[in-house]
Amino acid sequence: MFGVYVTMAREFHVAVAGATGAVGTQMVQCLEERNFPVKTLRPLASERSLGKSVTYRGQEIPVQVMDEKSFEGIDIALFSAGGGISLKYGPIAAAAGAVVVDNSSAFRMEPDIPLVVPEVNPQDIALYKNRGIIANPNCSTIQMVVVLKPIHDAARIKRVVVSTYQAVSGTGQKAVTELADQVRALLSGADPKISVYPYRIAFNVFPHIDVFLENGYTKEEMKMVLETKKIMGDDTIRVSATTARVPVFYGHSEAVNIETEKKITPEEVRALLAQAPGVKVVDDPANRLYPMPLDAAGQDLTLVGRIREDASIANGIDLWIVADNIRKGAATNAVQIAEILAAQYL
Ligand code: NAP
Ligand code: 3JN
Repeated sequence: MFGVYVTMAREFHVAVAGATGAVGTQMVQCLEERNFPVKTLRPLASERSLGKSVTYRGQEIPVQVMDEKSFEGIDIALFSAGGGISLKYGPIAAAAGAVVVDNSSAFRMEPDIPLVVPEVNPQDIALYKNRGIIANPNCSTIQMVVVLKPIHDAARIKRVVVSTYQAVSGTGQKAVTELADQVRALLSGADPKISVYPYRIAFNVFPHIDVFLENGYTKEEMKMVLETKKIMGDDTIRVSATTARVPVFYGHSEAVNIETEKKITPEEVRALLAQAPGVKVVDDPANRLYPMPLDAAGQDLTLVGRIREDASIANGIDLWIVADNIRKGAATNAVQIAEILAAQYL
């Protein structure tokens, strides 16, 4: 008679380019934690990583040195090895048949490449077909737009003014080590060594992330301006950003002021955000409850609090937004994109 057919869920050959870095290490961990349907995992890095391995599901997988042939047989390639590597190897991976999810800024503003935050514009993932590449936004943009989107849908945001307080892990593993070394040196009366940043980061703050541009903003600030408009699909939103580096290891914080077209109260914003995917409202100042990097680090929700009316304008709201920059700001967002690709498109 009839045989019994069991539908096997498809599994994917996945490459992680930059697998030994701060973001790449977290990508491998996210694939495991989220039980992504990985058939084989290919960790890729530079010659410096020859002999190293990554741990995935209890197995030690040797890191391979990335070259033109690294993407043969790969279905999904998660890139976090810097913009130059993405520009060179992203198209090679796509030509080999992989769909690339790229964490760098290399392709973010290309009109035919989707720039995706799954809670905001998952529909844009379909545009991967244009060039086989999907861009993952900047960490500071990601955590801001997951909160802004429901407010924009309800009251139309006209203007955003944001100041960031960004953790050193955003600069990579060497900056995490530098902050720890500087703190240790200073507390033991030694001279702190400065190599990653222009100034000492321990017990300091500087308003300088990425390079300065001719318009007086930094590139990091302009990423927030331009990426926000593209992800939200609305070029009319005006955005001004100041981005600062603070001596925190993990978790970016943001003070965000918005002006809306329609009046919206803090209570309405709180109710909207309580339902928003990927967002957790932590807003009980009377009990000293507000988002902090120490609470955001190591988990995937974007925390929002200090929600209040801006009394200086007619329709203004102030918010304080914190997320783990390496997880939701980079690795988790990329793996979430890959999950949608795997479930709906491949
Ligand atoms: P990281 O800790 O310095 O790691 C860099 C990774 O890239 C390492 O695995 C490194 O391998 C690899 N790599 C460097 N040069 C390479 C080469 N020539 N060939 C192959 N692999 C190479 O940096 P990270 O913090 O993880 O950041 C990596 C990139 O991710 C950044 O440059 C940025 O584009 C992106 N990023 C995005 C966000 C975001 O906001 N979404 C946040 C942070 C970073 P070795 O160990 O062998 O050198
Ligand atoms: O500094 C941070 O907190 C985030 C840094 C992100 C970053 C670091 C180096 C290169 C990026 C990025 O994702 O925008 C890039 C890049 O331009 O690819």
